[in-house]
Amino acid sequence: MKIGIVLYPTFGGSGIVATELGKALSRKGHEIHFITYSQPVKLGVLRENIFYHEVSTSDYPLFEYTPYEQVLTSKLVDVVKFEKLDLLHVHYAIPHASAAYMAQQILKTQGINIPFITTLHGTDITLVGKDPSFEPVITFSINHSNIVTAVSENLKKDTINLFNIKKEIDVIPNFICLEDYRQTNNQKYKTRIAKNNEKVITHISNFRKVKRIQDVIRAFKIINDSIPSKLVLVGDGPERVKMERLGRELNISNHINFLGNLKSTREVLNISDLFMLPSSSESFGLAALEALACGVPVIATNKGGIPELVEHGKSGFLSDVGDFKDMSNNALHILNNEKVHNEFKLHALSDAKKFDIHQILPLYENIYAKSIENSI
Ligand code: GMT
Repeated sequence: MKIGIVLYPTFGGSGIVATELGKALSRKGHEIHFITYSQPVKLGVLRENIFYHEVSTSDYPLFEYTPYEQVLTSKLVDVVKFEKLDLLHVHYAIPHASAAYMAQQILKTQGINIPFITTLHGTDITLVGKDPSFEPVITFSINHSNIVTAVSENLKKDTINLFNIKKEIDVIPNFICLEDYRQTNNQKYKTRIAKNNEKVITHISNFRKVKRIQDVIRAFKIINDSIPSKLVLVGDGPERVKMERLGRELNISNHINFLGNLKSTREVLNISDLFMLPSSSESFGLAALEALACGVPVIATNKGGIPELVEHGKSGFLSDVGDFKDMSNNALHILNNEKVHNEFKLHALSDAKKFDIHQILPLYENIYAKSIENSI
């Protein structure tokens, strides 16, 4: 099939999922056209069957805000027509689903029928989407997508609760390419982070409020008072400076490494003993899945889609939002006993296998085929 994938090209989970999906589909022989405003960070060198179409906006003195959605729509019309695409798969409702709808209508007037699939990722629904300034557009574009998917049962439920949805939503969970996360020898990394063989606790996110990194740091303070340990914080975003300050206030900043955004997380995950994700809202938690794929147990909250991923008491522990004391108790329970730790590690790996890309990819291929069939 010839598939156009519309995505955010940044470090966010939705962009990573869309990029990895496109790469995996291309390996199966599909022709993939990524359409976005800059080269997706995880795309790497362009390979066979992969094409990249840049949506470039130009400044015009009349515009206080550049109308990205219109430029994207025109680009979609152009690429569908000239590359003879079979379908569009848009990741993140705003503004990708409404742009795809508009492109579909324009193409219809030219005798071209193109179905589009919208995948909801979470913040497009739970944070941005429910903002009244977006709500009518989101509701409309979900209801007018040919097929809608959500990355967890919980996100499907939230979408139905928050919007007036008339369309069936299929749940296709996020996935992981297990081979990419296979353990490698990372001794150099380990020495750099924990030269005295301290326990390594890791968190990865875009450092927004919803991630509650203060709970990671407060839980780590309790852990660090009890066992030699290091905290690794990967990512960047609005909360970073505040979190650096909190580390200093708690007098533990010499045990915290802020690594910034990393193109690949597997090196750091492979030297980690625990992963923490104390989000107040999380539709899926791709970073937690990456940790499980490296055999790293997860300490997280019982919110959103996380319980669909992490088995409480088996591959990790789930606490109420904000209960960093419970999180630190759970972390110490795992870290203080090697036998327990090893059991959790094994469970982590077996939980990750449920999200193996080889099982999830055919689900997308089926809905692609269905969307084409229904649009003929
Ligand atoms: O986590 C973020 O803030 C980034 C966000 C995004 O839109 O890229 O991630 C969302 O989509 C990911 C991929 O499906 C999910 O794994 C994340 O759980 C979800 N984030 C939230 O729901 C907060």
